[in-house]
Amino acid sequence: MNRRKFVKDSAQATAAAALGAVLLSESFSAVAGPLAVSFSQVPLPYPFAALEPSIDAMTMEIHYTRHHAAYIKNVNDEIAAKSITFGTEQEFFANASKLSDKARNNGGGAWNHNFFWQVMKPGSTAPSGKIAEAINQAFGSIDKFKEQFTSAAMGRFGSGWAWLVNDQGKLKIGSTPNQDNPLMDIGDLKGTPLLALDVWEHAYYLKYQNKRADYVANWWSVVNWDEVAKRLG
Ligand code: MN3
Repeated sequence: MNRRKFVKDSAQATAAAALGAVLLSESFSAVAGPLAVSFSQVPLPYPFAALEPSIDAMTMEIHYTRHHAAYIKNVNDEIAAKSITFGTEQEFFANASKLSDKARNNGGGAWNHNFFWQVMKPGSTAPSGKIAEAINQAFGSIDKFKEQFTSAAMGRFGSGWAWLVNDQGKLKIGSTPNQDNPLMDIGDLKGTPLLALDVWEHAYYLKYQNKRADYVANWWSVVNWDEVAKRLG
């Protein structure tokens, strides 16, 4: 056997062994029963400084590496500690009313931030195509939609989130307190999230201090409308 063939055969053997290990671990989990959901932090789709000047790099870094990372760790700790068995994120949130405060708050924080990072990007362009049509139809115009969404963001007293959701084909704007979200079986606002804005002070205080209105106004420059449209389906 020459060296090249040996390397090739070894690589194939390694791949086959890896595949065997995957199949084996899958059959073990099937025997052990369905695995409980666990949350993981999505990679940030852009560098910390990418959303400047709307959102400053230090806020992004602290928000992602400390606040968000803590929600992820805490919810997974609580899932283990309380032997929570819900198998999917959907099921977890659909049963939010039955969760401990720690599981509900940190589960919401884990999911909401994963969502938030993905609906932003450097250099927003205006919404177009089907998402623009759906917004125009539901709210009259893009400007009127922005006014209503801004009101929801400004009207949320204390910490929380503003949302655009698809509630069984109807677009709605609303807000949730703390880390609650529209997937949870609690609160008035329910539906599939299309767009979200974090209005906790930790999301804007370093740059904007008490001026939440300026943060919200500048945030429109970093909305990723392609991701919003994708979620409309
Ligand atoms: Mn936050």
